[in-house]
Amino acid sequence: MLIGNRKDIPYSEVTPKNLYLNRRKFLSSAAAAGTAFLAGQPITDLLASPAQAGRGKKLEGIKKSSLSANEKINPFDDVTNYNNFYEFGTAKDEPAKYAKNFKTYPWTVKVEGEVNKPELFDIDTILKMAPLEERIYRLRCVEAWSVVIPWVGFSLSELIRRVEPTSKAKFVAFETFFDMKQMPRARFAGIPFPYVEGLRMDEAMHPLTLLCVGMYGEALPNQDGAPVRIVVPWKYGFKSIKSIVKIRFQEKQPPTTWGLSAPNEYGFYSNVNPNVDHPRWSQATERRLGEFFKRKTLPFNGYADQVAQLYSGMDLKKYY
Ligand SMILES: Nc1nc2c(c(=O)[nH]1)N[C@H]1C(S)=C(S)[C@@H](COP(=O)(O)O)O[C@H]1N2
Ligand SMILES: [Mo]
Repeated sequence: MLIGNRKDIPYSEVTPKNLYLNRRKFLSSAAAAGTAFLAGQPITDLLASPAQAGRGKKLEGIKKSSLSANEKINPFDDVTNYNNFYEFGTAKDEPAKYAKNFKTYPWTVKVEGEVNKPELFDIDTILKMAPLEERIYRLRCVEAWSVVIPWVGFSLSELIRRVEPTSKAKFVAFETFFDMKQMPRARFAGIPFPYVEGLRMDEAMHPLTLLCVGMYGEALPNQDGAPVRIVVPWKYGFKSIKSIVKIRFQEKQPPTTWGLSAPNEYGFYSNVNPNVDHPRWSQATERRLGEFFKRKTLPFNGYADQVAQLYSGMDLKKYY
């Protein structure tokens, strides 16, 4: 995602995804065959190095979910080397490289605002809060690519019920961890940090809204938002905020990072909608990561049956 008239479009955004992925596979096999050096620096350091080296901790006792999409899952190595996590760089292959040493333990999430029981939750407490489920969801980025991932977690509503929101809680604001020392590339991202997002209360309480702690049966890789993120599958990917440290309940609609950066391009709702184009990307079609032919984008990313009623009576062109 880029702002305004920036011209430094990452290589990954102008290259068909299958070519991009093949290039990456070629590079990793070249790296295995022997390290090449360029100006004294290993070439593999300058280019994308695959992140599969340290696979995450296995999560135990995961149940299947009836909310899963019946679709082919993208390979782990592909989705964990093609990320948006601007704190660790704006090119798709940068988060895998530069989030490697991101410290995600110990970790706490502060839950505050319009609730009867504000609490500072430890990540270990969150992991035991509710039975872990595998949810196979489509995630559709506003840049018109999509992935299918077996996420692990439970409905965010499980955490929300624990803190007892008051009647004034109309919105939920989320905030990502931020530390320039661990995230030096954030300096060049062109958006304000910490990254913030928000949901309306009924969206946050919807069973599809996942508090996510893992994927592919393992703890979340750093580049995918370790140790805890949300996944809101009917909205554009940027709503699915990563590495959360704060959740605040409030009466007013909270600001969002992309809304602050380019208000005419990114609305608060950002429901996937093939009929409302982004100024710079048609939203009518999308490319599934690893595929060549484009697919038609579905209203609410294919989750209309479950979520369309949340927006009945709203003009979705106005509330984009
Ligand atoms: N903190 C933070 N969260 C973020 C982003 C980001 O840059 N920073 N990028 C978003 C965007 S644009 C997308 S498409 C998804 C990508 O999730 P994935 O890399 O796990 O596929 O994360 C979202 N969450
Ligand atoms: Mo995105």
